[in-house]
Amino acid sequence: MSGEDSYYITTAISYPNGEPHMGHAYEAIATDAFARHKRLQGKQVYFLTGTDEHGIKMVQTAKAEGITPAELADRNTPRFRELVAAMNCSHDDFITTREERHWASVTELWKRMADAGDIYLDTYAGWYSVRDEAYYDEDELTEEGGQKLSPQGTPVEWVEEDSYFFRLSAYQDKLLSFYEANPGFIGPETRRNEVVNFVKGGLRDLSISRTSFDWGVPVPGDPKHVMYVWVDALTNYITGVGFPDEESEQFKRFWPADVHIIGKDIVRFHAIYWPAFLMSAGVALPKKVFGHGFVNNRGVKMSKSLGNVVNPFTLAEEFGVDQLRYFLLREVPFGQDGNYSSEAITTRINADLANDLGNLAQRSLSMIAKHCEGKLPSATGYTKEDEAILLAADSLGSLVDEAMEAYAPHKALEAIWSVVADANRYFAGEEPWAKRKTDFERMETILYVTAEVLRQVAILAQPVIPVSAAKLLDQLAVPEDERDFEALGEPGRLTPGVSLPTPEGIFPRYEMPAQAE
Ligand code: ME8
Repeated sequence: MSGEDSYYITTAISYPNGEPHMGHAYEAIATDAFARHKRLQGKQVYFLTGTDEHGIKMVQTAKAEGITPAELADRNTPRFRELVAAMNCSHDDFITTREERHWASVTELWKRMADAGDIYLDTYAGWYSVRDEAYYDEDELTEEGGQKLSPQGTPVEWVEEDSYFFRLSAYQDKLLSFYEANPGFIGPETRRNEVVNFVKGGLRDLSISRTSFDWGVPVPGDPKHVMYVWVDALTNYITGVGFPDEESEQFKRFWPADVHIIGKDIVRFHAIYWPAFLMSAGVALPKKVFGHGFVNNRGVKMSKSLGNVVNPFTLAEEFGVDQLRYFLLREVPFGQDGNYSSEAITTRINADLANDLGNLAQRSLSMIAKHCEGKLPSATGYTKEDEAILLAADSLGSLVDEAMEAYAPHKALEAIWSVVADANRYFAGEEPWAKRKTDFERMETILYVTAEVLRQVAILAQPVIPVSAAKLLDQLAVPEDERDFEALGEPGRLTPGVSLPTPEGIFPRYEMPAQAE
């Protein structure tokens, strides 16, 4: 079992059959925020991301472009590496399913499922969606202009092939008991209900090999079959921590994973197939699968044909990486769908970051620079207003932990920014600039208290806006080793008398260029 002090978190592995898009950026950013949060809590975190290089989608895109699937993967996987770097993700590993370690892992998983009697050879005939890489039941389909469509709206075609099958039907009751015994396994609640209802409706055995192409991991003992891409892809999560070496330090420490962060469209694969494969192979099950929502453009799904796809690299360059991270995690209730628009991100940047947090920091720190010889002043006796705002800041840590524990980064940020708003009211109400002339000590106390609130806000905001939070902590002269959550509240109080660097603006206002929409 993985240890109490360790935490293993993963994103889905993306198909590198095209350029990375906003959905990929969103998932990476959210996962990164959870990973950073756990590290600041003092956990030993392992954060895995990567690409899913096999499967028919890769084969077909490559064909359309007149290149091999390997060339397509060689071209695009580096773009996904660039994406996670550009989003400032703190992943510990980036896996691709062509790696040798992964082949060894997935081959072993297959053998174990076969040894358990769960794999047999038969013929498969059914409605298959190339886009979803999944077969669908007749009664799940709709029809439009003579074309049958999957529940996702993708075209399906009738396919017949020799195929190995996984005895998924044998896992229906086991899965239902597992969901019941582990009510937190699938999040959010709506996704859990969908999965439970689907499984209650009965499970058919699953076709898990293909003979129509050879791009994939060969089936052990029958190499004219390649493994179904989802058997291959899901296994990345155990490969990433050393499987099949279950005695390795890494595997013992990190498996089972604490959470797989994925999009809502692939919850079924993660919450039904994956636990069934693992049960069959005798490997422990992950603790949680969380399906986030989709990021749309002003309520419309982003798609190349609509020409409304926003490029995450361009956005990060235009608005700033922290700004994009903040916007996505603050604006979209995690688990629900959300929208991108240039107006919405501009408003968030200017209202929350530049005005509320940025101005408060700038105003208080420049007063310290100007009137306190750049040294953090001391507090002399707290009023009830001082005590109230300090208490609000001191209480934030547990609110943020609770929200992050509930996979609600938007609520964590809401709580933090509500204290920022309180601090602004406090600062405006206490009028330190007026006190400078009438009661200098009082001014010093107000500035100290404000700085102390800023310190805790910055510490807690690090998972979402790591670079800006670090700048703010630098300006408050908070030592590097006093920036984790242990330093929250009383234990990390700022030390009066410490010299602060010259304050600089942290969050510039965003001015929309005139020609922008
Ligand atoms: O599904 N908004 O890869 P993928 C938010 N290889 N998230 C989105 C999104 C959007 N508009 N579009 C996609 C795959 N995603 C498989 C996963 S895991 C063992 C194999 C999410 O490149 C999507 O839900 O199509 C998924 O979690 C991730 O991006 C990668 O999608």
